[in-house]
Formats: sequence, structure tokens, C-alpha cells
Amino acid sequence: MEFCLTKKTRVLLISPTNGLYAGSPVRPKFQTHPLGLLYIASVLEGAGFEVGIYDAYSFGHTLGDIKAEVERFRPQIVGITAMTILAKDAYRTAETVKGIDASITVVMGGSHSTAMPDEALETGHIDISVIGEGEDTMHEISEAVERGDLDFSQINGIVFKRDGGFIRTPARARSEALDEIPFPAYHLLPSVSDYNPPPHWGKKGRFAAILTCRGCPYKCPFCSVTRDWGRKYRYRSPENVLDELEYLNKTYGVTYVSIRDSVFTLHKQRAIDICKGIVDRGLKITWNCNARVNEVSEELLSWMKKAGCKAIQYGIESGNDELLAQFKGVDKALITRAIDMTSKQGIESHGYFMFGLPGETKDTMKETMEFAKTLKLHSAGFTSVTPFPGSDLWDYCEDNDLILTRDWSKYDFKEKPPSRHKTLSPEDIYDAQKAAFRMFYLRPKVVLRFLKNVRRPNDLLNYFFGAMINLRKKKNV
Ligand code: B12
Ligand code: SF4
Repeated sequence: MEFCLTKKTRVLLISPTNGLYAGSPVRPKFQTHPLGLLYIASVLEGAGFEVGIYDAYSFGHTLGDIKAEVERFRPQIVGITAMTILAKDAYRTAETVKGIDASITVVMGGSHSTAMPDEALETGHIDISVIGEGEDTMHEISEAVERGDLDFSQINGIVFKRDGGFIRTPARARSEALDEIPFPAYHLLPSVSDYNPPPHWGKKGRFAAILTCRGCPYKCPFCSVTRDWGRKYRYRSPENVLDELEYLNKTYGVTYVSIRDSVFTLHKQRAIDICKGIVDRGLKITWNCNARVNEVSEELLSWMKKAGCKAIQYGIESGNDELLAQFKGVDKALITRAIDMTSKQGIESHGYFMFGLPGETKDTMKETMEFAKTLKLHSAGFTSVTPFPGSDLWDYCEDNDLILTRDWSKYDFKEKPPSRHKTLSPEDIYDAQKAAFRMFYLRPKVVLRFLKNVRRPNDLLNYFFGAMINLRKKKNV
């Protein structure tokens, strides 16, 4: 980190609480470290700014708590992150910040502002929407505020307010030199280990999340990741990733890592080199990652196992070959082969499935349920297709007048879909989702395996109440 003089501008980065918009904040069942804010914080700290992180999302803080933190920290800039489901909570947070001091520059970033930058400015509480990666953009915004220069027109990758209108600056080139971005500023969190990942990410242990690449060359129509990160696959060198793993292990005693890359295995040799490095450095960690069924091989999986890989999450989506060909470019045989190979290595597989793709019928939904049961999956998630702004599916739904609501809190995969399907009713899709959960989980071997991964007593209560809700639903499919 280069030496810099301390600057006078203080920047507070906030992850808004889920449910603020609805008036009753909730601590989510599962949380991970807010990597986006941690990366931005490390760049700003390196440039000499005083930075704070307030992860209200993970700890379920109220608007009152956020207000108290803003009054205590007295920032000149507040940066708020939000994926789509948290957009309205982010707007409430911004309103609270402006209510304390209207001169604070309020910046919003993350998936939602990348897709819908104008919406944030229209609330009247946000000064700048950031599109895409935030490290350099937030650095330049902070330097501008430090200089007292509130004309942001020279900063690429933003939309900001001027003279009653919105100015959109040219797109920012995505960073290629990922090794040069400092490690996330984990030290700004109250505790690195007080995060509770979903059980299907694997075993217990002091946990941290890391990111080893950005971008995805695929273009699954329901996914907004390529809008956020681009289609070019950019990645950190194995050495840089290994240094971070070692740092987390030695500094924070982290023994369980979740690699949150969209697809960790895209560059197979790099993934193997990371695995070999974990073995060579004698790192005593276990970990999990996301992969695509067509992006794994026997050799890679065996290295992953040797290096401590405990679980892999695969986006399977459907059990119908036509839908799979259209939306994922894979087929059932390939999926079965990948899950078998994973199981053979002693690595757990979690399958993500979705109901309600365009062209889906009641029959294809049944095919999906049956297919899920045939696979050697340790666990599975069944969701309703959700058209996230920024995805091709969103454009399709908009063009065909299928969007039912812009209440972003409904974009959680779990409730009835926020969009209309051409032939299925929202109830058809919701019922299929619930039926699939019951069919998959109400098998004794699955229940036993799942319980082994419970991290704390509270999880058991969550599963119990979740199961009760599912069981009380009428079985329509
Ligand atoms: C880890 C993760 C989670 C964690 C929480 C993460 C957290 N604490 O923030 C958990 C498991 C809890 C989670 C839950 C959900 N998630 Co999630 N999650 C991810 C995942 C895998 C990694 C996020 C991450 O850390 N990325 C790495 C960091 C570095 O990137 P980033 O956050 O985008 O930040 C960069 C930029 O966006 C920008 N930026 C971000 N914030 C800000 C703020 C400012 C001020 C600025 C200037 C810039 C800026 O700069 C950052 C650095 O370049 C992503 C997929 C992915 N690979 O990105 C999905 C993803 C974000 N999740 C998604 C979804 C849909 C969900 C769920 C709704 C799914 C569900 N129903 O279970 C829930 C929501 C739960 C809820 N009720 O709120 C979608 C969001 C789509 C969308 N458009 O909103 C994603 C993109 C996955 C996908 N393929 O669709 N998730
Ligand atoms: S779903 Fe996964 S593979 Fe498909 S575009 Fe998104 S990140 Fe890439």
C-alpha cells in the first residue's frame, strides 16, 4: 500500500438492512462479508481517507442505529450498496442520511444502481449512482469531494444530478489488473467471524468470503452478473489468491472460505494452480465455490478435493433438455456426469433449480422435480424465475408487458414471481417450488445429511419453521 497523507474527508460505507422499507428490519438467516464495500474501503484507506463500514444488512440494524452511526462518524460522503431486493431499503437509508445533514454526498452502487441508475436519483436523496465496479469510481468521487469540487462530470461510470437533470458520464473501463486491488478491508468489520453462511456452502469453521475473478463469458438470460462485471473473464493470479487465503488464515484464524466467484472453475489450469498452492503452502482450510456443470473435469475435481474443497454449488436450473439447451447450453446427461464426478471425489454438490422460465409448463416443472431426485445432490434450492433489472429476461418481460410489480422487495426468488408467465399462473410456479422442496427434502437420507451441516442452534429453528411453512402449503403439483 503506497504512503499517503491522511485526508480530511470521512467516508462511511453502508449495507442497508433488509426490511427497512417495510418498517421491520430483519437480520437475514445467512450473511456473508460485504465484499464490494470492503474492496472500496481498502482502496480509499490506501489513498488516505478515513473510512467506516456499517454492515446493517448482516446484523439487522434499524434505521435508528444507522442514524446514530452517521451522527457518530460524521462522514462527508456516504456510500450505500444494494442488490435489487435491497433497493428500497437503500433509498430509506439515503433519506435518513440526508435528514441528518443534507450536505453529505450520498452515493449508491451495486447491482441495482448499475441496472437502474436514474431510479436512485429520482428519490431525491441520492446524489450519484455508480455503474459497475466501484473502487476507482468511489476513489475519484472522494478526491473530488476532498477538493471541494462537486462537478463530477470528469468521473466516468456515474449518473449524477445537475441543474435539475441527470448527467450520465462515459462508461468506465473495467479493471484488468485485479492483483493490484488491495485485499478487502476485513479489519473494518466489527468481527470477521460473526457471519453465518448458508448451510449448503459447507462445514463449520471460522468463515470468510473471497472473490478471485470478475466477469462471466456466459450469458444466461436470467442473470445480471454480466451487466455488473462484463463478459470478459478477468482473474487474479493464483499467488495473489493464495496470499489472501494465507492472510485470512493467519490474521483471523479463518479455516472455512467461500469463494464467491460466479464460476470459480472457468480457467481450469488457474483453479488447479490455486489448489496446488493450497497444498504446497500447507494451508489448513476447507472451502466451497460455484461452478458450471460443463466447466469441471476429473482432474480439476480431484485437485479441488486435495485442496480442501468441501462443497460446490451448481446452477442446474431445469430437468427439461429443451429448456436447458435454450437457457444454459447444457443437457441432463452432462449435469448427471458432473454431479457424479463431484460425488466420486467426495465433494458435496448443491443444485440450484428454477421454475417459470419462458416456455416452462406444468410437465417441465414435474420433470425438474423428478430429475433433482435422481442426482447425487447433497442439497438443493428451488426458486421462481425472477427478472432482475440488467438481465435479458428483464428486457424480455418489459417488452412483453410481463412485469407485475416494481416493488423490489418481491424480487427475492422465494415469493410468487414478480413477473407474469405466458402460460403458467404465479400460483402454479409458487406451488411447484414448494412441492419440489418437499419432494427433495422429505427423504430420510437428505434430512440426516442436512442436519450435519447446521452451524448454530438458531439454524435449526429456521429450518424447522421453514419446513412447517412448506408442509402447510397445499400440494397442487
Ligand atoms: C455473497 C452473495 C450473497 C450474500 C450476501 C452478500 C453481501 N453481504 O453483500 C447472501 C448469501 C446473503 C446473498 C443473498 C441473496 N442474493 Co446474493 N450474491 C452474492 C454473490 C455470490 C457475491 C456478492 C459479492 O460479494 N460480490 C463481490 C463484490 C466485490 O461485488 P459487488 O458487491 O457487486 O460490489 C462491486 C460493485 O457492485 C460496486 N458496488 C457495490 N456496492 C457499492 C456501493 C458503492 C457506494 C459504490 C460506489 C459501488 C458499489 O463496487 C464493488 C466493487 O467493484 C453475488 C454474485 C456475484 N458473484 O457477485 C450474488 C448476487 C449479488 N445475489 C443475488 C441475489 C438475487 C440474492 C438473493 C435475492 C437470492 C435469494 N433469494 O436467496 C439473496 C437476497 C437476500 C436478501 N433477502 O436480501 C444476485 C443479485 C441480482 C440483482 N440484480 O439484484 C447476485 C448478483 C447473484 C446473481 N447471479 O444473480 N447473496
Ligand atoms: S448464471 Fe452463472 S454462468 Fe450464467 S451468466 Fe450468470 S454467472 Fe455466468
